[in-house]
Amino acid sequence: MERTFLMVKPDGVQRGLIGEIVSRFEKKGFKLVNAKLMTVSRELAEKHYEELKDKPFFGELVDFITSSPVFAMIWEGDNVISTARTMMGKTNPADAAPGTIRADYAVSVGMNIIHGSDSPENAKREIDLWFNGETIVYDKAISKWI
Ligand code: 3AN
Repeated sequence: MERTFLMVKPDGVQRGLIGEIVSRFEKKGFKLVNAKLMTVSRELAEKHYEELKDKPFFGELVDFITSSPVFAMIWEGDNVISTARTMMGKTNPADAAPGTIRADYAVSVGMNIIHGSDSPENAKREIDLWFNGETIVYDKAISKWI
């Protein structure tokens, strides 16, 4: 079973969109297997975005993600990594397809509401980085419902 790391960024948390975003993934049929509201240290933010460290917006990105709480999550399900990316929409909300999270709730590329792992390698790296790889185990009976 595939897993991915998703995060409601500070803009999404402050705008009261945690519930809406969690609801979309729940209704799709994915399973939430860990979650926490947390503030992010600069060290964690820099590790998380290390692939972007040479980009001109790297400092701004780290400032933003450490500015106020985020809601970090691990989701599980068939093809959850790529399906979650499709549900999020393109990085620039102006290019995101209607009905996607970024198209529906964001206008700026810097403040685009949600992060989602973009590959199996990054999903594993991010789940380890943010949750030490820990997921919640559900009773088997629950899985009949989703
Ligand atoms: P995604 O979040 O869609 O995987 P990445 O990994 O290219 O996109 O970028 C990570 C984050 O960096 C984005 N979510 C966005 O907040 C920020 N970002 C990307 N491109 C820009 C840009 N041109 N200017 C400012 N911030 C950007």
